[in-house]
Amino acid sequence: ASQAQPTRRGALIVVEGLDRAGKSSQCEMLRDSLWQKGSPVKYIRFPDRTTPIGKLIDSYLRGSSHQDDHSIHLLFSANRWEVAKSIEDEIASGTTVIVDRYSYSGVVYSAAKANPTLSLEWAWQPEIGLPRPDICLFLSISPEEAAKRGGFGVERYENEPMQTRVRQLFSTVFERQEDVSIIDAGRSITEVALQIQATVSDCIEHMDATAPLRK
Ligand code: T5A
Ligand code: NA
Repeated sequence: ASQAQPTRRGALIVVEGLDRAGKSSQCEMLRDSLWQKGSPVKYIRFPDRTTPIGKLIDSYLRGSSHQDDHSIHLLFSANRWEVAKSIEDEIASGTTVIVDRYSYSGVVYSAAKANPTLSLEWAWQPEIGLPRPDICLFLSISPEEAAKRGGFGVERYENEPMQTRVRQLFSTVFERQEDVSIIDAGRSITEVALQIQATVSDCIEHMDATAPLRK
C-alpha cells in the first residue's frame, strides 16, 4: 500500500490596523489572489455581527445599548471563541483563513478606554488559547492619511481621542509581539496589496505546514 502524503494545513493570516487603514479591502484582495493561485481560502471578520453574541456587540457599537467595559470585552472575546473550533478545522483541512481584526484589536480597543481595572494584561487573559496566527499584518496609517479617507462614522470608537490612544496601544502591543509585519498602508491600494501578497507568500513558503496550528 502506498504511504499517505502528510497533510499540509492552511495558514492563519490576521490583518490588523487602525480604522480606515484598508483592512477589509486588502483582505478581499488577498483572498482573491490566493484563490487565483489555486489555494483554498476563506475570509472571516471580527466582530462577526451575525451570531447572538455578535448582535449584542453590534448594538453596543452603534450606541443602541450600554455595556460595562469588562462585559463588552468578554463578549468580543466570546465572539472569537464561538468560531475558534471551525477556524481550526478549516486550517487542518488545508484551507488558509484570512481574519480581518482579531485579539489585537480586542485588547487594544478595550485597554484604550483607560478604565483602571481594565489593563492590557487583564484584556489578554480571555484570548489565551485561541488559535495563534502564522502571521499578523499590521496596516499602519498616519492620522493625516486616514483623515483623507473620509470622516468618522457614527460608531462608538470613531472619535479622535479614542483613535489616538488606540494608535499608541497598537505600537506598544506590536513592539512585544513576534510574527508581525508592519505594512505602510498610506500608499495606493495596489501597492499595499502587492506588498501583502509578497509577505504572505514568503510566510506560507517558510512555515512548517505539517506542524499543527499554534495556540
Ligand atoms: N473592536 C473590534 C473591538 O473593540 N474589539 C474587538 O475585539 C474587535 C474585533 C468595529 C469596531 O470594533 C472594535 C474596533 C472597531 O472600532 P470593524 O467592523 O472591523 O470593527 O470596523 P470597520 O469600521 O468595518 O472597519 P474600518 O473602519 O477599520 O475600515 P478598514 O476595513 O480598515 O478599511 P476599508 O477597507 O473598509 O477602507 C476604508 C475606506 O478607505 C478606502 C476604501 O475604499 C474605503 O472607502 N481605502 C483606500 N483609499 C486610498 N488608498 C488606499 N490604500 C485605501 N484602502 C482603502
Ligand atoms: Na473593516
